[in-house]
Amino acid sequence: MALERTLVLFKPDALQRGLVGRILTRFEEKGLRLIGLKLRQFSRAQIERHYEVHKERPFYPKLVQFMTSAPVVALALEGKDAIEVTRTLMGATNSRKALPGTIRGDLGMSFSNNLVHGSDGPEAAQRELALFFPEPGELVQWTPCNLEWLYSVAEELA
Ligand code: 3AN
Repeated sequence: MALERTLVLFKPDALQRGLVGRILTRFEEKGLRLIGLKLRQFSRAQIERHYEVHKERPFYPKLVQFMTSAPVVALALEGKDAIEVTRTLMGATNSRKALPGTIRGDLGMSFSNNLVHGSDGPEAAQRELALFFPEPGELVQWTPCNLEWLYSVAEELA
């Protein structure tokens, strides 16, 4: 089946503001399949690796500091076009400009403390999933009982 996988992080502001449940609900209700989930205080080294593409950017030190300031929730999600669907659901990076109906647009006011991260393409997704779910068997396989109602299976998942 042509399903894609992506990594999502709920940033420290999501945990601190008590929004973990609400944000998770958004992804579940959309129909993305949860195949991995953990809450961890990730190490500085891990977060630096995650954001290494931004290493030279001026905001990088503050970003690493923020992302290690409290625990982070890591999710692996699966679905048709999961990467794009996830990013659309998240909304624009700057929460003040994110459209209503998106997670950032509905729940945030900040550019930096923007609640969620989602992989921005297939290579990033593969790299980030391996970084946050490195152990064999950490990502589970299961079939939602509503799959045939969620998609037109023959048309969309063939
Ligand atoms: P997104 O998370 O929407 O994919 P990226 O990957 O461009 O955004 O940036 C990673 C994170 O770095 C953002 N979520 C945001 O927290 C932070 N960030 C990006 N650009 C800036 C900036 N110009 N000033 C402050 N923080 C930034």
